[in-house]
Amino acid sequence: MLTEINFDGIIGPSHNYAGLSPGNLAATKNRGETSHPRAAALQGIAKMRANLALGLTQGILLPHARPDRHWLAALGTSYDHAPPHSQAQALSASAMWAANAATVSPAPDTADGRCHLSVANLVTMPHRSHEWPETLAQLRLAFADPAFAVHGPVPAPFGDEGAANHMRLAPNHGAPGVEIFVYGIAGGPFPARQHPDASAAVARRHGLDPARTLFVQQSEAAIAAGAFHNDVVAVANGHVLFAHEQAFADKARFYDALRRAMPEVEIVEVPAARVSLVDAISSYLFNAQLVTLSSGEMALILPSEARATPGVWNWLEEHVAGNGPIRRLEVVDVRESMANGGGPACLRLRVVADPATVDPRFLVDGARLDRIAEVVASHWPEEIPAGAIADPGLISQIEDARRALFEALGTVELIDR
Ligand code: SUG
Repeated sequence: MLTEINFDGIIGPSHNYAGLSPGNLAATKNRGETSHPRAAALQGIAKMRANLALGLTQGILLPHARPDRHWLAALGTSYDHAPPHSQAQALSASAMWAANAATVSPAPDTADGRCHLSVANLVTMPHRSHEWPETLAQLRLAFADPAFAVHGPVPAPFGDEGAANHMRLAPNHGAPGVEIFVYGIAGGPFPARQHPDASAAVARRHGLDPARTLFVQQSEAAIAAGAFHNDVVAVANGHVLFAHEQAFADKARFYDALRRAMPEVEIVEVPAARVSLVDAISSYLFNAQLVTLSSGEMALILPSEARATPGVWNWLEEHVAGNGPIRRLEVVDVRESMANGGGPACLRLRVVADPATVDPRFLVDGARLDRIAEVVASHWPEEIPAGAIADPGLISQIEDARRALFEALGTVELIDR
């Protein structure tokens, strides 16, 4: 049975605010603040528990080895000798944002009937460019079953940021769908991170049907306002596209093509007159998980910042009170991740698959989350002040914490590959 599984990145013990992503306004604003890795990881676990309570199937991806000593060695240095900016880039816990791990095309959409995953190269930001080898190792373990085809990264310089710039619409998860690849060309002062040639390469490699594959440009205004990924201004699920009015460069053409490819599509657009791009981005209204519950109803899993932004919450309450397709609002607290620009949807990678074909070490129930929470509570640093990243004691604690988690989960084979 094909089901949507949300794989959340466990927030790693090195989570800190180094402000490494220009164009990501939250990360830039919080640069130099003290982070709270333990609280951050527990917030992520609480979100997973809330998803389980909604009846959703939940998976995990694991924190990466940080600092990335292999990457520093390739740069001809080591953590102790590296300049501060390289230390910060090697230490970032950014692999937590699993929406950037890979692009996923479920089996009903592909020519060979397998679920295809392409690991994202993330080449635009130095601190993210070294995530893919470990992500690939985890994907190869989690999705080793022949039901899956796991691809390496698209070659540089074509930036690929994975599922954060990809949406899928389908009458139900197990039916053939329409896949939408959103790329950037210009972003005002900020980089466009998804190159159109990378999107095209992923679609070809996955064997998608060109008649059910759309390539859409993200609006320059959205990137310039801080929407460094499409999933900050749009999200899709089932037959519903939920998007900000200013998300796309040429929305009329996009909506026409989408309606031709999928006549039953329902487009829920939030007008700029009701919610400005600025409010949409600071509240992460669209970085919500839009999910189908077992009742068939759709729920939106939102960050608490969305409830705290009056224009956003008013729009949502009106939508739910009216006849809109989103029937239920669920609020989660992921404030530590949000402070680095990562909302509920950034933290998860959606994979439509039969859970029986996934390595069970990457699936969780309440008991496994209890075990993970115990390791986090006893090993994750309580806080990381800005100056602390040079402290060898902190670095040992971070490395020991990850090992303790991998021992608890039975994934030690991934350490010291
Ligand atoms: O790539 N933040 C991430 C946030 C990614 C959010 N993901 C999605 N929208 N899907 C980024 O900008 C900041 C980390 C730091 O500065 O240490 C960071 O990488």
